[in-house]
Amino acid sequence: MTDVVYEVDDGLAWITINRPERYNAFRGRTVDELIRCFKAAWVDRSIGVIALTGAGDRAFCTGGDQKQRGETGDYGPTETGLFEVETLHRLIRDIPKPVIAAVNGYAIGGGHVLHVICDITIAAEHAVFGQTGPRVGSFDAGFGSAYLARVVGQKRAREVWMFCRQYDAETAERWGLANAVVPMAELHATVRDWAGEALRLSPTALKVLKHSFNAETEHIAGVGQLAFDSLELFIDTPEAREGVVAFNEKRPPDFGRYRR
Ligand code: S0N
Repeated sequence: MTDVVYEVDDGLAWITINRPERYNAFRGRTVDELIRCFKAAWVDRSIGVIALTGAGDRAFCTGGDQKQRGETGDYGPTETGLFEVETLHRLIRDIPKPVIAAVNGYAIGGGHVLHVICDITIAAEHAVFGQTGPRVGSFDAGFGSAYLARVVGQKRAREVWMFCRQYDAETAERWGLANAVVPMAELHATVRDWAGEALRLSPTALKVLKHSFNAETEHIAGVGQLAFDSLELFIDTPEAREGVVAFNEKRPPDFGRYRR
């Protein structure tokens, strides 16, 4: 693997997105490797908890790689030819073990969606949360919006998407987006402690409980499919291109002409 590091530490699998020069943004290959890691953690009976994080202390994950998108119009080559971010979302929800997001910096765009889908979020004090899709010509109108609203409430979820602001870790904790906030130096040890607690519990009970929590929001998967269908159509439009070109030219986007 080139984009992701997989490590096992006494019942806890660490899955680390390792593209710090791109603020741990994901390309197609990154998503393929994340899927491989989650499947490895699923089948390994010695693993009881998974932690998802990013390399370094700047970013957890900043979503789709906008430089790659600017260069090739997509997220680059993949094993199957498909960009499988929806499969990754499904896997994080379905894997019958607690998944903890260890948010070590920016959790932005598709990276924010990843931490929202995880069962638990533990954030470093300097972590920053937010969505940027409407600024860069993309959206996650499935779990990224509808499930977010279940987590933080409708008004706050609409604020997150309709203004593309950034939120500090204290706000994320107050909103129920983060379970705990700790100094960066304590992030790994805190996740280790939480994992240790879960590892002492009945794996079957945890599995059934996780899936019972999922059941209540499972219909969002269907909405998500429609949303990704729409995104496929949107992504090649001049309006969406303006978002990605503006990001890469380091200027604000000009969407004025697309208002109707
Ligand atoms: C994170 C931000 C706010 C940090 O700002 P700051 O601190 O000012 O740093 P920068 O100088 O901006 O960044 C540092 C370096 O890192 C690079 N970089 C940062 N983010 C990305 C990125 N996402 N892709 C590629 N490179 C990134 C910067 O370019 C910079 O490098 P240098 O120094 O070389 O210029 C700020 O960086 C920010 O806003 N980043 C962009 C966040 C963003 O818009 N992400 C994408 C949001 N959309 C998605 O994630 C949707 C993708 C998706 O899920 C999807 C799913 C299914 C089907 C399709 C899609 C799809 O969208 O197509």
